[in-house]
Amino acid sequence: MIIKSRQSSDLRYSQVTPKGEYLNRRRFLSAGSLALGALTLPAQPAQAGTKLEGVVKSSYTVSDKATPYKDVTTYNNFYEFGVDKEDPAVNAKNFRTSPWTISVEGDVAKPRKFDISEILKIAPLEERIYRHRCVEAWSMVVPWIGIPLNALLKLVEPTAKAKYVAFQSLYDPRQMPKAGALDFPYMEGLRLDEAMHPLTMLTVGLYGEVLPNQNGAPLRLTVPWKYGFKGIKSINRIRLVGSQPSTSWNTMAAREYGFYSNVNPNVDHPRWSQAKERRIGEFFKRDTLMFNGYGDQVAGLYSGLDLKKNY
Ligand SMILES: Nc1nc2c(c(=O)[nH]1)N[C@H]1C(S)=C(S)[C@@H](COP(=O)(O)O)O[C@H]1N2
Ligand SMILES: [Mo]
Repeated sequence: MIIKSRQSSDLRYSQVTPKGEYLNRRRFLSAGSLALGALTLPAQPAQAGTKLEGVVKSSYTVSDKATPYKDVTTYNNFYEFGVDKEDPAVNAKNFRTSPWTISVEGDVAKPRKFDISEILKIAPLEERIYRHRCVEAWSMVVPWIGIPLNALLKLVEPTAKAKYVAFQSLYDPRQMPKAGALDFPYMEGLRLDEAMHPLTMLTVGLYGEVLPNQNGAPLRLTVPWKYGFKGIKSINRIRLVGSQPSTSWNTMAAREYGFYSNVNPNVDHPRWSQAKERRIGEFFKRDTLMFNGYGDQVAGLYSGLDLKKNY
């Protein structure tokens, strides 16, 4: 019998460091800032590829094999940087993600702006391996890093009037000359209870590192039971509102892209089936699962809602 002795490396960072201290620790490693310790320095640039520190593993992780880094970072939808899958990796290379502020406003008691270093202090960073399915019927499995969105929303204290959350991406035509197909800025929305669900993640990294620009740096949403387009990238504004916000895809083609956009193999897109999907890197198609396989956790959000009507 092999008894694995407990090494100090098995301990989570949160177990060995006083809570306040580890929450305040700078997570973007930079030789300069660490050496200077307590001095107040400007936020560290959120450079793609920088290793994220103090990441804990989450139980919200599927056992599916992760899609290779290369595919996750070169097969992208990010229409601000062009409409072909290989465009964003090329055209977002020099996208400036620092400094970056995100404004959280609307029906909240404490509206405020955050910079990325403040976002990183809200809650311990978690790695969560999620299924990620695009409405185009391909899917991936991605080890994202982020915090639950509800941790941010609780800080601003939504009022009783807040029923939905509207998200907006940065749009800078000078940096995005290849933007096409949609009206920009890109917009998305969730019902407040969907936004508060523990699976809904405000994502800052993947594969242990700061998000590559093409994947939505410095801050994006990942909502694993919904089609990928709900995962709005490069967010700079979050607004709590009383009525259902308009979204980019719904505005462009309401019949094709509904507000809910839950992964649902029983509701075809008007121009193609949603029953199966191709996992990037695999040859045979696999059956698409209701709510992308997250039904146990999220089906309750939709009891009493006709999911054929509310697609
Ligand atoms: N701002 C913005 N966010 C966006 C998009 C976009 O074009 N612009 N595309 C969406 C779509 S259709 C998908 S499938 C996912 C793709 O995320 P990924 O490239 O990290 O796989 O991003 C979503 N978020
Ligand atoms: Mo998508």
